Amino acid sequence: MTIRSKTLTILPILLAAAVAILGFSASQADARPGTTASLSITPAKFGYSNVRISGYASMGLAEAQEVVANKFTAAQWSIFGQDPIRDDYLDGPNLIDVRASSRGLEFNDTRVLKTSKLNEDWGEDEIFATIAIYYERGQKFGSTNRIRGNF
Ligand SMILES: [Ca+2]
Ligand SMILES: [Ca+2]
Repeated sequence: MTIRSKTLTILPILLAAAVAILGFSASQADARPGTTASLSITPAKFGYSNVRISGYASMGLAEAQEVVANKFTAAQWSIFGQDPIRDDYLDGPNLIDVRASSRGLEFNDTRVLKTSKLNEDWGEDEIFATIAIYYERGQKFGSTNRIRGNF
């Protein structure tokens, strides 16, 4: 009885807190410019392909330098095959370094994958990657272009 009444009192407070947090995140995301990321796939040694991501998360140089210097910063990227119902998870998440520039947080990395791994479909394959950067005061997410081909 006591537990039940306590739960009923606490629940609305938790909901209000959740709404406040979500509201804050959404407005913060709107206020910040996005993340630009591009993907390229080139031949490597026989049977393998270089899958390269590069791009940047927009922010000022001073903020970017602060983020890079912060020990709580972590970034990772993953490679997917696009599908109508559920995308195929092909590789990752792999850690990726970020560095500060006048454009923001720059990143680039190359994975050497078996080309057969990129053959995610009957017929044409659609490959893309995502990046996530987490730091002490926020996070940045991005998705690359789709690369179509017969791998
Ligand atoms: Ca597909
Ligand atoms: Ca295919």
